[in-house]
Amino acid sequence: MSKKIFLGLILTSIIIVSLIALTGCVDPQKNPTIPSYNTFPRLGELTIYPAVISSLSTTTLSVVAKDDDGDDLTITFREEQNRGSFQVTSSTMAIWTAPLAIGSYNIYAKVEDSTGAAVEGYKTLRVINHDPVITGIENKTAFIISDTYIFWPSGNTSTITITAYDVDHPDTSLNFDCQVEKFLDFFTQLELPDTYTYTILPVSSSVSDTSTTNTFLFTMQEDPPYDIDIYFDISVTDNIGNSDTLSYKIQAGD
Ligand SMILES: [Ca+2]
Ligand SMILES: [Ca+2]
Repeated sequence: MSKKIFLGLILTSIIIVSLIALTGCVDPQKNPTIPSYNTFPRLGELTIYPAVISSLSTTTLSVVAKDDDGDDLTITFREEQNRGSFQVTSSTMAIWTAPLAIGSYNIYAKVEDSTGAAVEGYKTLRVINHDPVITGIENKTAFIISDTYIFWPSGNTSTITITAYDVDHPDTSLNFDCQVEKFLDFFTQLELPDTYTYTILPVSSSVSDTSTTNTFLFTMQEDPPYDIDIYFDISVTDNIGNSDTLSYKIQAGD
């Protein structure tokens, strides 16, 4: 093939390709395997309710979407960093369970039509966590003068019952702690050296819908020679480290 003929063929090819590009050689109307057009689906409202939730609790996600071509739509949800978990409840709804960590979470909804055309949008929700609250402290002794008085002849023991509540998750186990903070001379109110031998042992725990209760048994091995005030440090900590603390006083004497 001479150089002239070869260049002629290339030129002819370029002209033919250009004509096809300009005029459209394939008519989509006559060739049903090639779609004439597709419009992207439209993502309407992405609703998150409630938009502020506690750690480990749930919120409902729902989407309104439309496709002008009438294509079937598939909706999928995701969290930006793949935290929490989704439970699909219908083609347009899901329940999201928050993780423990507080903060802002971006929830994405993707709407995809049957041709694969997709749009995605997101909304931000907040995960919060409240402090637990100590709602009650009770003290019982074997020989009751009052609920806050240990009578040594009764056996030097005292049962301290602490009740607390966490609005985030009443059924989540709270961590209770009961320690002796200090001993004071009842009359002078001067602090005494902590030289007593005593034990504080957890003895029972119970959980209801509205509260969690833990009981501690406090036992002193000796009778002080005079009345004393015993101050206890009581704390309740939730599963994220939030806590409530109280100082609680019991008088002890003969
Ligand atoms: Ca479509
Ligand atoms: Ca909490």
